[in-house]
Amino acid sequence: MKYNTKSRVTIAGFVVALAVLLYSCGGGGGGGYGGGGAPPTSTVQVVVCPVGGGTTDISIISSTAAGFSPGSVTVPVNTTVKWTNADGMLHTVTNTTVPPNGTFNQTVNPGASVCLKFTLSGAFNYQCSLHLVMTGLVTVQ
Ligand SMILES: [Cu+2]
Repeated sequence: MKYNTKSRVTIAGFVVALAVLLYSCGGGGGGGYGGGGAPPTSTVQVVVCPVGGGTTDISIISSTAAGFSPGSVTVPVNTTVKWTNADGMLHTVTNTTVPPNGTFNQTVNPGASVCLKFTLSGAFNYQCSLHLVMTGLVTVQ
């Protein structure tokens, strides 16, 4: 009997805590990182591809070793690199070896583009996770 009473109190407390949590989260709306927290620390950020250029462009051309064209690019810090899938099948742009906090894994449908902004220097190897012979390198200086 004592045990039952105690656990009921605990559950009630949990429900109240949950309700408070839900209430405080519900009001915020929009984006943000909750309570003015730290901005994202990733050195690679997925961005909307800018209209009218300003990007370093890479074509995804096949599921063979040719894969990405050009296969290797060297760009300054804060460059946005744009991959466009010029092939008829789905591919990905997926990191293999990168500096800390630089992970990325983007799916690119046929005819579509994805853009990544590189905000710190480093050597970013990547591949298509569906066709492992497809490899590329972005060097950021
Ligand atoms: Cu692929």
